[in-house]
Amino acid sequence: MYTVYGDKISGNCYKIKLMLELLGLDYHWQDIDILKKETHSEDFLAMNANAKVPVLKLDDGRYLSESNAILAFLADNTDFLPQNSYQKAKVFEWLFFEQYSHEPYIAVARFIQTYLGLPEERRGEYESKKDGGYRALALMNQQLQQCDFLCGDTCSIADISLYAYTHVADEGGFDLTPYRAITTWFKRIEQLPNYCAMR
Ligand SMILES: N[C@@H](CCC(=O)N[C@@H](CS)C(=O)NCC(=O)O)C(=O)O
Repeated sequence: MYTVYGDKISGNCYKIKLMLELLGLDYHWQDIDILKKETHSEDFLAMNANAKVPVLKLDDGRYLSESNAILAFLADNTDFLPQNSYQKAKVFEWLFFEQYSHEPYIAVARFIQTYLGLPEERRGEYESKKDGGYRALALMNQQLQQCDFLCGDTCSIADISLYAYTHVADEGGFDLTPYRAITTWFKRIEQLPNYCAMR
């Protein structure tokens, strides 16, 4: 059985929970409180020297970190990750987009607003996240006007990864109202068998 070391406020950790639930896999969830800096304990650093959740522990004792790498591992040989090299690479395009052009804006703005309470000393940083976040949302919206899911007509780990922080983007001050293709896509994901909410 898998063990997930994660914090329930984290979208990166929610990706793993949602994937495991959608696949119907058994797992144990071990809470790690990032606000209490529990990722910096000696025990945690032995699992992931980069001091970040999520971490997945395999039943043979090996560990995996980086949320999108964990998604790719769990989804291997399932309908959530195509076998065809080109189609698989298209899914990875979105995973890399998520880490470089989406999460650093939308997830960080959400953390500053919702979990740090928008302190004055971080307001400039928070405001600087707006343009990049809206650029990412516009690109996703454009893609979702053309197909039901990001890589075609079936849900892949690209959707799981990007759903995690997009569906709570309002908690970072992003107005999703104009992005109709995105909000319709939320409903499509939320209707998948075994879907589970973030909290
Ligand atoms: N690229 C990593 C990012 C992981 C990450 O930023 N984790 C945050 C929570 S969302 C964390 O553990 N922060 C604790 C810290 O940096 O002290 C992934 O996708 O897993």
